[in-house]
Amino acid sequence: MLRLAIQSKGRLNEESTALLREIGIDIDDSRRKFLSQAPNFPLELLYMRDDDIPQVVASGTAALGIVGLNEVEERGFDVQVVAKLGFGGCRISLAVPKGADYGGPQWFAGKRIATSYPRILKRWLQEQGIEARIEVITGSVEIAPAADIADAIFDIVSSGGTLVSNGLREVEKVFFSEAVLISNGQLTPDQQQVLDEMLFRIGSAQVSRHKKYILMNLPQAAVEEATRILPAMRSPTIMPLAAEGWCSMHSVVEEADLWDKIRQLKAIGAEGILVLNIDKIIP
Ligand code: PRT
Ligand code: ZN
Repeated sequence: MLRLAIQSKGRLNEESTALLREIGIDIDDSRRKFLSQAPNFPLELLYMRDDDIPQVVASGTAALGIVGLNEVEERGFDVQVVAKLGFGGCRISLAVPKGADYGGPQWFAGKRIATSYPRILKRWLQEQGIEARIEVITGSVEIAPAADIADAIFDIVSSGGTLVSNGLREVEKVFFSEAVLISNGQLTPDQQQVLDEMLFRIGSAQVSRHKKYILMNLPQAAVEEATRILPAMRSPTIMPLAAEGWCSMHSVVEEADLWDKIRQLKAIGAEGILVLNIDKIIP
């Protein structure tokens, strides 16, 4: 049995449970309390505040955790990042009042900076050789300059909307974060096997994300050109059609390139193009 700590509510909760479901691990949300057991996988979920997850994993109360890399870095506990999960993306940035004449990091010398991430900020200031005063605030850091508690802030940014609506301007992007799976590195061989199975499934889910399955009818003469347009994982699947001189070609394409590929394929005579969602790819 492996115990996995996840955020009980907040930005990472939904995507953490969605990821577990995506890799075939059932979660009984209706009976969600503090601990719950997955009915179809040797995994027990421990729900808690994200701030506590690195410590709970480091101490061994849970062998694994899903948490933002920002919390892992800030808390400084001895845990290993075993997978990056591709959601919860954000950065921790320095922001100054929008009218400030910011000319570079030296601007912060002697200033007061409000943050919930003193450790990461302190390290950056040291790297820059800057002495500043760190005001530790938990929550609503963005109001600190207007309340004259600080001259600048160091806080999480994703869209940047919160900064703009508080009259602040992002000037230094210091730390980039996303949700990660962490471990304390002290698993028994049985637990390691369960983790390996999870990592294998997470890998497959990540490979299939943002990919589409595409199939089309193609004049036989255009196959070579189409193979160049759609390189596929190994090579595209090509099957003859009953109609003389035509074949059916199947491949996998990055969603971002989809419309560009379709335009190129139409130009070489592809017809009846179908685009399908992919559930899983096992490389
Ligand atoms: O209750 P608990 O302690 O568990 O949760 P919490 O309130 O401490 O954290 P929560 O749920 O807000 O965030 C959990 C994790 O999500 C963070 O540790 C980050 O790893 C990640 N994450 C991703 C974010 C954001 N994006 C984010 N935008 N965490 C916070 N924000 C906040 C930010 O603090 C600021 O107030 O959103 C605001 C900025 O957003 P924009 O879009 O306006 O720039
Ligand atoms: Zn928190």
